[in-house]
Amino acid sequence: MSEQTAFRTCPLCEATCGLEITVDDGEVVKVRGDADDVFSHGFLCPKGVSLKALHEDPDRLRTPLVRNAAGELEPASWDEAFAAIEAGLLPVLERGGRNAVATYIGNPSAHNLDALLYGRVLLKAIGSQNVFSASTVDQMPKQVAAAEMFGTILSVPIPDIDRTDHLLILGANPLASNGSLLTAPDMRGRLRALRARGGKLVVFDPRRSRTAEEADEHHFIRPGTDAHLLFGIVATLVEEDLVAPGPLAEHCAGLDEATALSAGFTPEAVAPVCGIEAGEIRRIARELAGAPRAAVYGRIGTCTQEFGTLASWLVDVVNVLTGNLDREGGAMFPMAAAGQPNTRGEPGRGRGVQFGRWASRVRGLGETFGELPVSCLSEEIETPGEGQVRALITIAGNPALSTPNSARLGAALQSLDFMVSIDIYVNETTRHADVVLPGPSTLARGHYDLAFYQLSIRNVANWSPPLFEPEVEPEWRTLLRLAALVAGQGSDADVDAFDELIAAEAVRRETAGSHGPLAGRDVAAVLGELEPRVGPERLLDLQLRAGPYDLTLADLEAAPHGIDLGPLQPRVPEMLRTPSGRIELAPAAIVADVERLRASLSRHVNGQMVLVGRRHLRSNNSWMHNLEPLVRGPAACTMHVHPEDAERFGLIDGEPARVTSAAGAVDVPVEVTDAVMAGVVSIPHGWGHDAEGSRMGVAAAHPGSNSNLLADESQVDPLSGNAVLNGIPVEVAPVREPATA
Ligand SMILES: Nc1nc2c(c(=O)[nH]1)N[C@H]1C(S)=C(S)[C@@H](COP(=O)(O)OP(=O)(O)OC[C@H]3O[C@@H](n4cnc5c(=O)[nH]c(N)nc54)[C@H](O)[C@@H]3O)O[C@H]1N2
Ligand SMILES: Nc1nc2c(c(=O)[nH]1)N[C@H]1C(S)=C(S)[C@@H](COP(=O)(O)OP(=O)(O)OC[C@H]3O[C@@H](n4cnc5c(=O)[nH]c(N)nc54)[C@H](O)[C@@H]3O)O[C@H]1N2
Ligand code: SF4
Ligand SMILES: [Mo]
Repeated sequence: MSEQTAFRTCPLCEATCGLEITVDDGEVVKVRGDADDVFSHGFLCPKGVSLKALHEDPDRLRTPLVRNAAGELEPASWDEAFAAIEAGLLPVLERGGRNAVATYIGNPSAHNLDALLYGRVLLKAIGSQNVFSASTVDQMPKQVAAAEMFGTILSVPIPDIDRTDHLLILGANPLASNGSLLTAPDMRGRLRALRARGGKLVVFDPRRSRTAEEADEHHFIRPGTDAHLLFGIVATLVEEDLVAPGPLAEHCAGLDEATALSAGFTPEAVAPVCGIEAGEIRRIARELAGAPRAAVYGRIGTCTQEFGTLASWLVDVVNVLTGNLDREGGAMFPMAAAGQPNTRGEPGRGRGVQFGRWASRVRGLGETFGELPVSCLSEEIETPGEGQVRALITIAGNPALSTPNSARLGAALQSLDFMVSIDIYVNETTRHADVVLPGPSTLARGHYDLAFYQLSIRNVANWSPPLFEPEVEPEWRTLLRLAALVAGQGSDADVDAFDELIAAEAVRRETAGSHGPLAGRDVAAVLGELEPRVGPERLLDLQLRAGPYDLTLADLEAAPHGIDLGPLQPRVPEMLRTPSGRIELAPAAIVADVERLRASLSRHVNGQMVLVGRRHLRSNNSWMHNLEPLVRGPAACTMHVHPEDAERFGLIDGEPARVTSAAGAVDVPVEVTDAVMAGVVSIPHGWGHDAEGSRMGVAAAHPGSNSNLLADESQVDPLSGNAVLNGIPVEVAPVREPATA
């Protein structure tokens, strides 16, 4: 028997489950949960099992594709593909300058060490201000709020689920999503344990989600009104003298200013806006303040909305005011083994983050963390003038389905002079590319969750070595080769020599500072210790050595089930990187935006329907619909509508409805259910796989409808530039004649 067992971390979502993969003669036989994984203890979801189907998917690309004279994407060698890129991309740079080349980085890049460590090399080589990513259709508001309050991009407080007595969830459905900005395998088990130990779970969601069904209390909340509700809670804490930050007070700036801003947001004032009774808001605030240990947690429903940054900020203001920030069972700061900005440099203070160092050319929306809002991408491609985007590089992204006003973006992509995609499929986005460069199977590369261990409910480190030889070029080599090309070094630069330079520079950075275990060390000596590793493994080994636990990659290699570094510990003030060395509770930009929220108090709803999204356990944004085991069964892409609204608009269960917004229209089957509140309809995103030129056979047989045809690219949260994907005003009606797309 040649059967072997390997242990790996699942790269598909943020939960970081351990997998036990049986392999026989180069074939994946079985995928199970790793019972000995230090974090997941055997838990896995149906997507983890589908890694076998993903690895074997015949539609997954195994060779570069280049568009031929007839306009078809056809297989090509790597040298041919890079020659085509040189011929197509360099003239755009020459004609239009650096800003003429835009980049879009998609979600799987955050789960991919190659992209995390080498994507930035490509961005630097291009030097364009037109950098876009899935972050501005996702968590950017939380990152902006966290950076303002605590000083770095990922200093996001994480609810200490395993030790809390009271968890208040807004706009998240971890039972379907498996958690986000909350790395925790088996959320159902953890939430059940919370309740079994006498704790309380409260959920605010316009839908009675699977998570809401597990809760002690579920409150329907009108989309986009979480900031109002949270201010109502703050106002109650103030009015009833329940503000009690405890020992944290001495590390806070702006506490009085933040609480004073709640004036006017009394429970009575916000109740009609949120659709939640004032008395309930007061009771919820009292219970939160009275719980021995409590945490408030908000996720995508609180981010991808009109008041995303305000809601994200208020979540942590409430955590501070109730004395729950940075204490066991509250909202705490992880300390990851590698790569975490808030463990680098001088402890306790830093430079903070500057926003708006440049602005988008057409709409003037500000940069955040070096990128521009993806809602601006279409207009930057369409609008002539200096700095017009004429070429695009996508890396593991499907903006044609995942970003607002897909119809407009689709046409804009088609109008580009040149487009390159690094991707594993020809899909709705990459079908527009002139060259598609595949990445290897996820099982054929090393994996370490550099990003998600910074957002984890426990400190954990787990390395997965590659299970197979890569069938195609590893992505880090592709990224470096592209970087060298745009840097003017030709289409076949020496990637290994480039990587040596990058490693040396990374070591120099670590040894140059006055803090950290490598500070003051000799560069050559450290480089020697990293030998013979190259590529992402070398950079990861370096980051582990520079990290807070005295670990090396060899230590992780010796621990195939992971290393448990223990529960979260209080980290204030050491983790702060604000210039003041304090938690900034009233950052100027956020304070200024409160007026916009105040103005919305008097807005009338007038029977207008609004659209929200939802996630399904067997799905993953737009890209796992080509796997038969995940898409079989009843169609997942339906519109949930409350029975009263169904009656009001003449909608019939199982029949198609037409949904129309300021941006466009889609037809989608109706599912009548009282799990969605009246006045709200819900359609999942990531569907609409009927585009001509896509090469995903299974997905095309289960196309669904693209809800982002309805999202309006002109609507963004002003502080973060994040798209408004929840609370979109729509009209709904039965379909009487076929749609004209
Ligand atoms: N209406 C609405 N829209 C939304 C959301 C919503 O809730 N509602 N959610 C938003 C959120 S949170 C996100 S994160 C975005 C996601 O937005 P995107 O990241 O743009 O979209 P994905 O669907 O994740 O597409 C991932 C792409 O990566 C490719 N891919 C997968 N694995 C690999 C790999 O290993 N290497 C490479 N090179 N490519 C790979 C896939 O083929 C696919 O093309 O969507 C957003 N859009
Ligand atoms: N199975 C599966 N898992 C995934 C993904 C997937 O597509 N499928 N995507 C992954 C990604 S990229 C991300 S970012 C995470 C997201 O993870 P989560 O944030 O947990 O995302 P959802 O499951 O969409 O839950 C969001 C909830 O917010 C509610 N909501 C909508 N608008 C509002 C509002 O205005 N206020 C409030 N309070 N609630 C609102 C929705 O009804 C929904 O139940 O999931 C990740 N995991
Ligand atoms: S929960 Fe996430 S990490 Fe765990 S098996 Fe499912 S997709 Fe993979
Ligand atoms: Mo996301």
